[in-house]
Amino acid sequence: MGGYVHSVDPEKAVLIGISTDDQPLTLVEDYLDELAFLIETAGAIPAKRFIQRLHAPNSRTYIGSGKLEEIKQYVTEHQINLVVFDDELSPSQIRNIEKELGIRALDRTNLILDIFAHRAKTAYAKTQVELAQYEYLLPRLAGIWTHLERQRGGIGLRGPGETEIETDRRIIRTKIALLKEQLEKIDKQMITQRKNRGKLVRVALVGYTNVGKSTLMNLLSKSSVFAENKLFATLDATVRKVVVGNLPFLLSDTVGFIRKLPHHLVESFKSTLDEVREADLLIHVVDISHPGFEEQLAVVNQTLTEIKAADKHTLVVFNKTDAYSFVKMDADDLSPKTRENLTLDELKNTWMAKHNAPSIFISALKKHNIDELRTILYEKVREIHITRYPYDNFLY
Ligand SMILES: Nc1nc2c(ncn2[C@@H]2O[C@H](COP(=O)(O)OP(=O)(O)OP(=O)(O)O)[C@@H](O)[C@H]2O)c(=O)[nH]1
Ligand SMILES: [Mg+2]
Repeated sequence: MGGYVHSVDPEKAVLIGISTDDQPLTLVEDYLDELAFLIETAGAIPAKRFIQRLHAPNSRTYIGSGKLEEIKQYVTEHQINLVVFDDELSPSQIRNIEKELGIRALDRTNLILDIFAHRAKTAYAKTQVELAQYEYLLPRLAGIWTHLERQRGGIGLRGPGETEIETDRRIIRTKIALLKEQLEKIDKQMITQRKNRGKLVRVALVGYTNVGKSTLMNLLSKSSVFAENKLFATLDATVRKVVVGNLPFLLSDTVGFIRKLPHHLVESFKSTLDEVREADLLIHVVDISHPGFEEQLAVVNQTLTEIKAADKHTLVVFNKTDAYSFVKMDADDLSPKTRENLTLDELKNTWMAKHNAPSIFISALKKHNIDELRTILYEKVREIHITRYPYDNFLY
């Protein structure tokens, strides 16, 4: 394969979101920014966005028929290759939309699965993603089946279609079983590996995707984990021994979270996430320069609850302070300050007043406040080690 260059033009995508009563327009704009980033990460060009105000999604085509018509016109005029929805759509909605527009339609889950599939490098990550993809596909085959059934109608005509789908389903079920078996084998090896690590305190980096977890891992452990400005750069868990002061501990970097992370991915990444579940201390990294950092923080906490890792010692690390910006208010403007008007110091104070969880503000890129972070880490890890092994002082 070496040396082969693809000369195919990247696909052009249209982004579609809806603004409902509990999803105001500004929020949808932010969501579509993230969707655009996902599309770029997948290798396509986000060409245009359409937002429709609706009380609830249309059961047949997700958006209304008028909007769909408008999109169809745009799609034909601008040689668009696919439409991407910022939500999980039903199989029949996807089908109806594709029929209407004549191009491929993807939902958010589909897109995220696709990115994971491209990004998976090790056999382990690949197996986990493949399992999630088949689990996603299985109920969708059922959807195609009922669709065919309705279309064919007559009893005598139903046979072949049904058999075909049944065969497909059987093949997929067999694949799923096989993949699960493979994963179980790897899991067992991993459990043994983890047991052999001895009694070192275990610390895990967690956080939304692209917040700087791997960058921080590299900084603290002087290793070189892959980091880049794309979503889901990291899929596998990496574990390094780190020494702060004279105190060694294990630090792990793993897959980032995102809103509406497909349920099947969380399931199949179970053992990668064991690294988080079994950690003694979590370092929750937050990108303070991101306008939606508070929601991102909430999404991560919710995901931690889902994987049963919420009640752990946690240190919140606000990263990217170098990229933080705010809108300065005029001195004579007396309207209440909103998030966008706060200086970094004001933000720090408000945060610390509201939450009593330990936190620190750093820049992993510019290496600001890293010594302070090391000091806090040292204290935390030491505390855990002492409570766990009160009579063991071989480390000091
Ligand atoms: N401005 C700024 N950028 C940073 C900082 N820390 C990391 N970055 C950048 O943010 C991007 C993402 O960094 P990663 O370390 O890959 O983030 P991650 O959390 O591991 O991301 P995933 O593995 O994709 O979930 C990269 O382009 C980094 O260079 C920082 O302190 N300031
Ligand atoms: Mg990473």
